[in-house]
Amino acid sequence: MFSENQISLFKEIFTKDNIRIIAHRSPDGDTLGSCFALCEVLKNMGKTAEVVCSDRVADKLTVLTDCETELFPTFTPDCIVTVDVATADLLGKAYCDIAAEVDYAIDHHYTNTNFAKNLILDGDCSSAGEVLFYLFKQAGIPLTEKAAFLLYAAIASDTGCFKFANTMPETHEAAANLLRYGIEIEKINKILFDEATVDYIRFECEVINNMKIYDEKIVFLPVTKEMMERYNIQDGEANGLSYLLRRVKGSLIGATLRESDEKIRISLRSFGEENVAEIAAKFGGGGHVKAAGCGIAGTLEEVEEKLLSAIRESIK
Ligand SMILES: [Mn+2]
Repeated sequence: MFSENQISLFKEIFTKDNIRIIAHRSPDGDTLGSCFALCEVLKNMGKTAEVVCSDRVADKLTVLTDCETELFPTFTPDCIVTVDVATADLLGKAYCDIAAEVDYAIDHHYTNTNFAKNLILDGDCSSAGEVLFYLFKQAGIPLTEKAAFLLYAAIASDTGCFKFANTMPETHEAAANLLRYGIEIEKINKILFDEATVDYIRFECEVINNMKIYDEKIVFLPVTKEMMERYNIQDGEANGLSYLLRRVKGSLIGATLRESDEKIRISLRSFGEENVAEIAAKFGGGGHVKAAGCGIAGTLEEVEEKLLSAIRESIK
């Protein structure tokens, strides 16, 4: 439940006329589904609204973005909202400098750094999609079928299709309510969780072949730029590799380490009691207890070493 104050902040957004909604960089299904759901409801009220993002949208996620891969700004806003963005840095190259101009940040990360003028946060929610569902419900703002579909996709994305530990009774209740809008879930779940291009499947095979296991409980998946280029893998697509980490029986902590333009991008997962948000925070990152991320400067080998000693430190 949101406080009266949080709900009135949320309602303020609907008194504006030209609303820009910013998704986080390397956009995933949660940020895109949530941003586009909010955009859809605003447009349905006759508002001018748009979703922008610093990075390109992965092909498979264009099912959430009206087929758009580039989300550029098209007008001058009188209100800026972010959804699922925990830190100013996550606004990406195009928007990290305007963090102080963000009017409302809607989020589900406890680690949100409060960069915006107003923060609407529920850290107990599985996803930004779930946060928005309950905000709409409590504010008495009706959804459209399209918005329901987008929110469902957002929640499904962040819960691994309702499999992860962040899936609560409230998460299923939100999904159950969204299903009543008559949305079709079979096709979207196939797109989000099952299907991949042949190139991607071959890429995944190579990533699996390069998997490293330490102390029989730490799993690393290093991914070079060269591999990404050879299989024509987009940045956002590589986010999906994290699910491989949970497949390794006996693994306590897993990490994908991906070469990017500046730093090595790290995505951490915990399958036991270890708090990977704390590990990520040591390197200036953040996230959740069981899923977190950070960027570390250096070569892949150097970063592997740094990260491994931080993980070993946290396990003992
Ligand atoms: Mn999220």
